[in-house]
Amino acid sequence: MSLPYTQEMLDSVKKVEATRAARMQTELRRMTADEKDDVLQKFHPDYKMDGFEILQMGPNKGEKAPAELAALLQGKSRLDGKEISLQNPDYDVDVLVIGGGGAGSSAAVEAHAAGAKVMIVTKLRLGDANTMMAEGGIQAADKENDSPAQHYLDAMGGGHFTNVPELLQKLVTEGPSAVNWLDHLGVMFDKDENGRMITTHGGGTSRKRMHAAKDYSGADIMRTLRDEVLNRQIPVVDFTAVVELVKDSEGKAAGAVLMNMETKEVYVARAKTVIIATGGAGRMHYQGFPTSNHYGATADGLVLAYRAGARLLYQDTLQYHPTGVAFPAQIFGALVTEKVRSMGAQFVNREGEAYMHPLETRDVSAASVIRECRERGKGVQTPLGQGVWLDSPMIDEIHGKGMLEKRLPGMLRMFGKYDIDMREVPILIYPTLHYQNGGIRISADGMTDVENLYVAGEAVGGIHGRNRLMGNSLLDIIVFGRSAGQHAAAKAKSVEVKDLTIDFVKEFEHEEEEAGIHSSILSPQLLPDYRPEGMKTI
Ligand code: MEZ
Repeated sequence: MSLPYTQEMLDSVKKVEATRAARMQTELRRMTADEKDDVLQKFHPDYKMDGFEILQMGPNKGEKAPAELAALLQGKSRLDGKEISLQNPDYDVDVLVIGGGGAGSSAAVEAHAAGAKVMIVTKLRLGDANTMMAEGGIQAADKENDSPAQHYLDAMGGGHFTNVPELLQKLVTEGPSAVNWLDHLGVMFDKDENGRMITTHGGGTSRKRMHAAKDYSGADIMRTLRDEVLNRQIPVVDFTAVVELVKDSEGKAAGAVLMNMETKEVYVARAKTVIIATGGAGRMHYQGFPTSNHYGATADGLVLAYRAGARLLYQDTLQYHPTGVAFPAQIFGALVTEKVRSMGAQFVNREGEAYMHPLETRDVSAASVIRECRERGKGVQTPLGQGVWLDSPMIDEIHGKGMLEKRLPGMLRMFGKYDIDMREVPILIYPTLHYQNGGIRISADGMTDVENLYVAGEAVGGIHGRNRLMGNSLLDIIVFGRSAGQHAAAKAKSVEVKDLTIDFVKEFEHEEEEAGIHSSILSPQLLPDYRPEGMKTI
């Protein structure tokens, strides 16, 4: 096994090792509010104005959005004038769930439990979702020294006091029962010898409330939810994307137009209520960043809802996880869980200096990594750019030999495949596009501005304000997923669907013409396109 680090990296590793003992004895100070503001404004990608455009039309006209998202929101319908026969739908259900990740599965399970006829439609397979990729844990204030109020304050501070209060209140108060629900369904949470959940800190938390299943937390939650969907025999139409929503003649959501990803055949689903649970947008690679997201994360739900008249909230704020893999290139941008820092590993620059506290909030941490590389010149050169060290050998030094392997087996294996033993040597990281902080605006019952259209999971905007804390996304997919399923099922009981229509798509296109937008970009995007520029028509 030979370590693939370059000579420059190896020289820098020596400096990291030389300062480790002293660093471990020194308490790192937290940044002041002014220092945080300064680093965010100068280095966080959300503040880089040339990455954004002003929306020219639609419910958020006049507001900014990432340029790539703006192009999709103001893009061209995939139906492109096709006549769709809506009168004899191929599927007729009470609740249609769009998306097969954690939020969609939780919603479907609860709607089914409430007696509704539910169907999930997903463009990939059940479980191909960002839920599967979440590693470090799920927050819930269920220990004696903690409370939902404390959790609320932490998340509100992390979100720069922009979180929608009633959504955040719901998240934190229903947190303990959400984790309990998962525990009972069979998620293999880390527990001590007395069967009590082991909890750790995350960035910006004042209490240890991160519940984990090693560093496979999201994967184990998704495994459990998928089993529950399958056990209940909830129908799942996979490899089938939603390309437009359908309304009824009263303007209420009433189904969707589906497209088989392989054959491109089009189907119509009629539904009394519809839940968007389409997840995030990492595969949009905003501002050229790599991503920790799954292959289908292309902001589809935002596009579908926007065209149908739903307002977005905080669509201009993204989360760049501070610790994406910077080296080796084969796993560039993959997630290095924040749990590595929860367990004590520090950010260390090329000179061996721990230049910041390891558990500042994510936006501040990411901006500080970028500053260390771009302004201070203390990054380590890699084939694809730069990075700083995450001093992973500190974990076994702090907790005893074997702890890293026990709590972070996924990380150990990921780097081990490339002959990097992170118990022995530090690893190189740089921010990676991880999470869509903003999304579709909802009320506390999960409904959007469009009646009978609900949203849950990463496609929602407002729960986390302008910056989410670690572990609050796995929590929101459960809390808001379950709640959307319950509310949508209850609402479906009194809904009488009128004649189906997609006239609103034509009206949207008309509005585009009036705004002088003549886009040829088909949206929703559905999948990323990694072909080189000249080959995109092939
Ligand atoms: O909440 C997340 O994004 C998460 C748990 C990620 C991680 O660092 O593991």
